[in-house]
Amino acid sequence: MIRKRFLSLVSAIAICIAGTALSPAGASALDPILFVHGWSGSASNWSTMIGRFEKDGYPKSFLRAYSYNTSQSNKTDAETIVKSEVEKLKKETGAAKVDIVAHSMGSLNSRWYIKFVAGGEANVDDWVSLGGPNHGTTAANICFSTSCVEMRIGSTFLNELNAGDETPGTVNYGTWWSPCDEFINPDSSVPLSGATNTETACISHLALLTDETVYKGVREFVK
Ligand SMILES: [Ca+2]
Ligand SMILES: [Ca+2]
Ligand SMILES: [Ca+2]
Repeated sequence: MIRKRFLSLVSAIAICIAGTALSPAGASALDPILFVHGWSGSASNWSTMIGRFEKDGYPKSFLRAYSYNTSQSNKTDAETIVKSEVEKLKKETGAAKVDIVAHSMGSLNSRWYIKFVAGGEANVDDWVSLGGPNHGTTAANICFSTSCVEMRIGSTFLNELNAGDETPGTVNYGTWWSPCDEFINPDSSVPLSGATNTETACISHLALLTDETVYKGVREFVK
C-alpha cells in the first residue's frame, strides 16, 4: 500500500516535471512591442507606458520606441522606417512576430505597413491604435505637410488605406478612442470595422499615452 502510494507520488512528480518541460521558464509567450508615435511626437512619448510594461515583466529588449520625421508621407514611413524597426526588433528578440502600439498618426503608417508592405501582415500579431485619425480629422486641415494632407478626411491616402477590409489578414486589431479628443474630429474617426474598439473616459489626445486604464486594456489586448 505504502509502495503503491509512493509510486503514484513519483508519477505525479514526473507529470509535474514533464508539464514544466513543455513550457520552460523564460520562454516568454509575450511578443515584443514596437511603439509608433504620432505627428510631431517622439520616442519619449512612450516613457510612461514602457515603464509600466517593464514593471509588469516585459524585458527591456522587448520594448522598442523610436523617433522619426513625421512630415513625410506615411507611405514612406511604412516602407522604410516601420519595416526596418520591425525587422530590428524581431532580430534582437528572436521573435516570429511583434505587436505594434501606435498613437495618433502612427496608426496610419503602421497600418499601411500591415496592409501594403510585403511581409508586413505576417510580422504582426496585435495592432493597437490610440486616438488614430483612422478616418481622418479636421484638425489636419490647418497643417500642410505631406503627412497632414494624408490625415485629412477623404484623402487619397486614407481612401486607399481603408478600401475593402480596414483590418486585413490575421492581425488582431484594437482601437482606443476618447469622446473628448481635441485633435481627432470627429472622435468617431478612430474605430475600425473588424477591430475591437474601446471608448475611454473623457481624456485628452496625449492622455491616451499615459492613462492607466488605457494601459491596462492595451496590456491585456497584446498578451
Ligand atoms: Ca478584418
Ligand atoms: Ca474630437
Ligand atoms: Ca501579442
